[in-house]
Amino acid sequence: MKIRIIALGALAGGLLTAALTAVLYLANQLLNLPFVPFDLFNWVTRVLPGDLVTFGIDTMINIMLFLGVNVAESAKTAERISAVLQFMALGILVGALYFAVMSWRRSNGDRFAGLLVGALFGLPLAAISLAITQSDVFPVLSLAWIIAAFLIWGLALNEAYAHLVRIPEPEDEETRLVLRRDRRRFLIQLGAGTALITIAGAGLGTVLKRLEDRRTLAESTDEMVHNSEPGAESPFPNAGDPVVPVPGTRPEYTPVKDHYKVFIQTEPTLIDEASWVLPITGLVDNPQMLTLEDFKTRWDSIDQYVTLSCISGRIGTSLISTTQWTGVSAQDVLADLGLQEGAQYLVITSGDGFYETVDIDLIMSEPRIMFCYAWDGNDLPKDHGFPLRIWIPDRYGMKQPKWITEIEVTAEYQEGYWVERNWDEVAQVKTTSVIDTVAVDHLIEDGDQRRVPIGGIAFSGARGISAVQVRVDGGEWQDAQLRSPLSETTWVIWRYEWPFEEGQHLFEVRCRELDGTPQIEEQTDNRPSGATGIDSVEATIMG
Ligand SMILES: Nc1nc2c(c(=O)[nH]1)N[C@H]1C(S)=C(S)[C@@H](COP(=O)(O)O)O[C@H]1N2
Ligand SMILES: [Mo]
Repeated sequence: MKIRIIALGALAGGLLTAALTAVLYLANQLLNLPFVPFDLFNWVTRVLPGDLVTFGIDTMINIMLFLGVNVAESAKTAERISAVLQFMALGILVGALYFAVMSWRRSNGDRFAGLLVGALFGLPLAAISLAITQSDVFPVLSLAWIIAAFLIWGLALNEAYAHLVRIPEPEDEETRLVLRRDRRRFLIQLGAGTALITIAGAGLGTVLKRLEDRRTLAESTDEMVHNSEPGAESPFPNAGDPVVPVPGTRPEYTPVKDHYKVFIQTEPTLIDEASWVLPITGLVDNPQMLTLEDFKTRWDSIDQYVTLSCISGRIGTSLISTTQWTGVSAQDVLADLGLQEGAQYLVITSGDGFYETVDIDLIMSEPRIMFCYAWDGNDLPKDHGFPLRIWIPDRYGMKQPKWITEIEVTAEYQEGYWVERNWDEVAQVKTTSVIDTVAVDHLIEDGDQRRVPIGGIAFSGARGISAVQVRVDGGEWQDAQLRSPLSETTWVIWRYEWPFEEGQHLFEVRCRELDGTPQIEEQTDNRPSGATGIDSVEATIMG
């Protein structure tokens, strides 16, 4: 068997699969038909063993850190690229196999075989896609679309085979030359044709996606409660605090559009408000079917400024943000359930296949645990768990399901999604402090003295911050000033003014919780329990 034939098959398979990907993507953006490459990737990560998935994510993040890429912004992009590459690899493999088998059968191309390979490739993918897709298109239509697309792909692959392979190769030199010229011409046409489809489909799809993103963002920021217009009275409880953030410190209140996002699938989960009802079943006398309206009206609402952070963040991570959460106390909801003897856990399931378990004793001891339906005064954004998510103070995000679709009250403990994948079962937030800025461009002149303002955040979950200290070039730890936080469950903004000294310096920060417990200074990895260690920054200060 000739390597050249297999290579041609791989090439044809790759080119045609690129075009197929673009067409599927465009149909996804235009008509919300399933996008097979993402569905396949999500399915693969769901069925693979947890260890392997964790290893894969770790490897990806380590490569990104090594390359200096912003993990918070790029992790999803990397995942989506992986998904498309995975799909491309499959297409290349099928192309190579098709050429190999056909030449082994000494065929010069056969439409029926092309249809067959399209069906063999497309049917399993269609099944996976339909099982997992978030598309709300009628399944029969989705199925028809996917099968049609893959049949055409198979026909095109066979067409390529018929043009590129001739069995047996002609003997006389002249016919061979003609054949070679025809092949070259066909390859150029194939390359140009697939490139055109790929670019047009991907380009148009991207434009549509941008428009859609802009529209949903506009919706979610419509009536921002906290859009303090110039001159308007500040809505924040610490507005009058004399300790103001150093320029370059991150915003104390994160604009919702900038809030970090973490979700297990390649795309956020879409839940339709009209059809969403939350069943609460299991060991209860009064099972419930709750609508979003029920959550908004049946119990008293509570507002809470909350800093949420992700356990997978390294020291100084951008996977941490602050906004105002609104919802109802989980205690109030439990009170209406008529918990039966032995009821011990809420097993929460989400629309994206995520799940976590919350101990009822924890809820009974912590009235702030809330079923949350609004952020920053608006319904939850779709990326952040619309219509309902839970908030548990003092815990990392991994314990707190978004897009809740089902709650079962049980006597049995069940490990959560990330717990099963080797992350900490409790996931209590590790106290941390971060230097956001050494503001060399904002020197403070004070008589003969000049000082360099340094600023950042400190966060301890719900345990509060009593002190932040900065040291320079390994000298004495000096107390920073603390701004009063938005609430006892948000980060604290701190500032420290350092007497001016020219040169290159190393700045380090550490903090203490309200009860005096120091943050852990020893460097540990994010897994399994959240990163610890001291954040440091080097800066050069010039006269
Ligand atoms: N259903 C669901 N809930 C989830 C997740 C998820 O992937 N699916 N990710 C969790 C993790 S690991 C974090 S850090 C937070 C992130 O919430 P955010 O995206 O709103 O910032 O959501 C948590 N809840
Ligand atoms: Mo997370």
